[in-house]
Amino acid sequence: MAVLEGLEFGKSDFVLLDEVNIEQFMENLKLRFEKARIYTFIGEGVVSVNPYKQMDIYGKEDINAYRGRELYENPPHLYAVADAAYKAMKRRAKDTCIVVSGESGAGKTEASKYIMQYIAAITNPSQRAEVESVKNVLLKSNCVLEAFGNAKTNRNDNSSRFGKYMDINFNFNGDPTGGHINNYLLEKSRVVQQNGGERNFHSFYQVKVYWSLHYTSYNDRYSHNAVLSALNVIGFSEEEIHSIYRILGTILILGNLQFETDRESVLVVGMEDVSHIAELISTEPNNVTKSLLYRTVATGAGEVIEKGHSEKEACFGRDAFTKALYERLFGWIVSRINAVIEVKDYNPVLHGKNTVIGVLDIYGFEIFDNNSFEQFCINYCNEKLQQLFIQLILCQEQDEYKREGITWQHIDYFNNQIIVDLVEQPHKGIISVLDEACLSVGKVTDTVCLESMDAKLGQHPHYTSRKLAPSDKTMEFHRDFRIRHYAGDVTYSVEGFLDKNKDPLFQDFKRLMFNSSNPVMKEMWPDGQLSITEVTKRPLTAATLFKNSIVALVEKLSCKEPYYVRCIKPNDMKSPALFDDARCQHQVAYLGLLENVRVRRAGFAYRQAYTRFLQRYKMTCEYTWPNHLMGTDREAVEAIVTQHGFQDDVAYGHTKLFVRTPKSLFTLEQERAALIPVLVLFLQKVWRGAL
Ligand code: AOV
Ligand code: MG
Repeated sequence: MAVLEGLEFGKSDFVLLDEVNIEQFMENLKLRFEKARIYTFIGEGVVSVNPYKQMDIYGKEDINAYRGRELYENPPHLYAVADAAYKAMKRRAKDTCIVVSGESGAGKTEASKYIMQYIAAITNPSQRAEVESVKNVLLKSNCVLEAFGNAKTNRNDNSSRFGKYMDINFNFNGDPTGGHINNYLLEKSRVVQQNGGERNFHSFYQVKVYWSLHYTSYNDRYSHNAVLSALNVIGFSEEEIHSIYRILGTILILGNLQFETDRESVLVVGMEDVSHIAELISTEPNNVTKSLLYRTVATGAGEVIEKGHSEKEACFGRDAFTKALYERLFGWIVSRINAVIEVKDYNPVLHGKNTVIGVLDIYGFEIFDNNSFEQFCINYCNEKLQQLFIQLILCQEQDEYKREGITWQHIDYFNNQIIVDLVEQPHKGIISVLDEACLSVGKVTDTVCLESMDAKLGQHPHYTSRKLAPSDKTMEFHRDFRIRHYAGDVTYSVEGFLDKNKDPLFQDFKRLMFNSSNPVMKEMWPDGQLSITEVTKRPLTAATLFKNSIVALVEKLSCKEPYYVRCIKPNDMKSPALFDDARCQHQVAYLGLLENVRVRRAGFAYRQAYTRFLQRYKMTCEYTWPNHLMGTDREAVEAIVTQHGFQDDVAYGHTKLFVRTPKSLFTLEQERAALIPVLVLFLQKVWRGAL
């Protein structure tokens, strides 16, 4: 249970450090972690260190302690940040977002669940049924999406393999009326291949339970029931649930399906598997065999012919189909959830402004022994989010002080825009080189692509490769290139990049699924109705699609008022007892936390245009009520500030007043609240002619 902390637990806000340097920062972070204080504020944001053990700080009493309170009234907690975001949304009708960031295993997904639980717990006090049901679906969607989108990796036993951004919509009462989930690039290659020590998506271990084959462990069996019940609560029908598990079954069989070549012709080994698949996807075995072994192609003369696969092509096609089945299934599940929670019948005139809180929980920065296209995308995404943080927290803040003429000691920080450019710049960036290689007509291999990256990017300070730096022994193979990311150096193997970027899938598989007599499956493959001659347009590549989706995400976030949760992984052993100084310090450094504290500390928590400030608080000062006789609004504001004695806590800009600590404003707010009933009485008397 949360209680206000004494100094033996260190400083509850890094802004309060005696001196802002890395030593003091780390000392405070470590002290707090060792005293089981996993959260520490930086202003309105919170730094969280993964405790790797269950903490007794998320109970009902804890939620109540934070509900509607000001930030500094309670010890640091996710709930305090969630409440601040909620209050800003409710009081000022602002769209806000909570961005949870940190590397793989740092605790983002757990944090975002606690945040959602908090928001659910403090809303809808009158228990209206339709609001309760929205809240229920929002909460249950976590369980379903985790089962289908998370897996054990070598960094995290429950690693998110997709990015998730959830908007929660609120009505004027501050109660949730609906929401929307955006999902970002699922790591579908995991369905056909996993690194040593890793697992497939959790859902596959549950499918065995569903089909009563055999179960892998108690844990999976347990969560299977949770997933089934969540699917039910959300409103998936029996038929839909059955279809989901049929698709998972199909994928498992496809995973074992082999081909053989018998005198020129390629055959499927084990026709019973084909029949089984046909049964699961509601079609004829013949259709399954055909799409596995042949592809339809349009000749230059407009003729349509069937071309047999080589054994290698057949394997490639099977894997592409397997991955696509899962990706479509996942996308469909998300869209089904969205259809349920979509805000319906919203009338802004009747219901007032509809405001939003967005919660972002994406895959964290990761480095494995083998890093491929997926890590490239994931790490690029983290660069973009770090860039947003720099823009919003470090850059804009300082720009405003400059604009307003506030005396200001500029704070330096590393700007990772240069790495973002390395990846996404048109014509020159890595994605662009990849796309060029994918679109060229001749046979371009991964190695050729690497050569053109070397040629174009060889001079870039954050790019190198085995060929460019032959003496660097950390790059073992000729196919290696390396990006110096904001969070560390990652060596990628270019092998498979082109295929993953092009991401081809024979039209025959799409048609196979569209022609299924199972309506749920048919719905997932609408593009299967196109004939081969209609499929002419070259689809965008995976990297470009991903880039576009992340750019859109950043745009969405940047028009909201941001609240940050910065997660830190204390060690690489998942140990609750170990604070690995070097690992933690590295994260503090690349997350830019020290710079964040500096900007915040030298900075001002609140700012408001003079005119607006005056309007709100003029009643609290004898010189300004009801009207001031001073030359300018600024002078009137000065009178208010001086009368309340916090002149040392403010700075006067060209157009705005800057207030350093929230307490000063809080005092004003209290006084205003106390005065309002008195004023109302006074005005009533005036109206009645009594005065
Ligand atoms: P991530 O979301 O940041 O990684 P998770 O939120 O999945 O990391 O956390 C990893 C594991 O750490 C969880 O499964 C828990 O065992 C433990 N953990 C994290 N936060 C807490 C907490 N507040 N209390 C107790 N245990 C916690 V990734 O999804 O890999 O980037 O892609
Ligand atoms: Mg996660």
